[in-house]
Amino acid sequence: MEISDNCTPLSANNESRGALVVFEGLDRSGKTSQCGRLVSYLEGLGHSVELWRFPDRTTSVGQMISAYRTNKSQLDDHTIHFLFSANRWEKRSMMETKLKAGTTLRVDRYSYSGVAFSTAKGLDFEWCKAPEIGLIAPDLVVYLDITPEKAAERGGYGGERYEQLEFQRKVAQHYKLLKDSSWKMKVFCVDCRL
Ligand code: 2DT
Ligand code: MG
Repeated sequence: MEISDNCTPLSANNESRGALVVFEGLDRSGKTSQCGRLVSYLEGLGHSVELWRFPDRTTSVGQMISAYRTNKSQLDDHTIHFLFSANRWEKRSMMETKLKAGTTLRVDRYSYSGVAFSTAKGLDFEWCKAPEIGLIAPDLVVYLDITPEKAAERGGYGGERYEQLEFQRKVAQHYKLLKDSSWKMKVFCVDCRL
């Protein structure tokens, strides 16, 4: 499923632009630490690189998402889907500016999370993809491939709405349907270095 077909490639011929590298995976799959490691590595090589994550909690939309995730508010599944997407849209122009200025962005979760988690709840696949149309297409998607059971063994699991083993099993199945040519699968390993 080419979800990135729905996204807009950003001036592909401009070699001085930064790369958009997205990390995806189940909760507790190690995305955050892997993103951080690559940022340090690229910075060490003298590249301009920033670590971003979605949802971005610093915005008012992001705060609504946080309240929902920690069960402090209840929202219809379609409504929260739009909020996650709106949270990417509100960062789109800044993302474009940074990439065009030559900064590489390492992003922890993107449209794939939006579609995998909402379709795992039973929402329609095409409907879920629609609000992602026009966002910037990633150059590379790194999927951290951990089993839901292994992820559940990791520390701090279960504190958030989506951290339920049965639900994460469904998310894993839906992620597999999204895999396309921009994906690089990475088997989970605690000591991995990127
Ligand atoms: P983390 O902070 O643990 O990554 O949790 N999610 C995320 C969605 O359902 N849709 C989205 O568009 C995005 C970006 C994944 C974020 C949680 O929210 C889910 C887990
Ligand atoms: Mg999480």
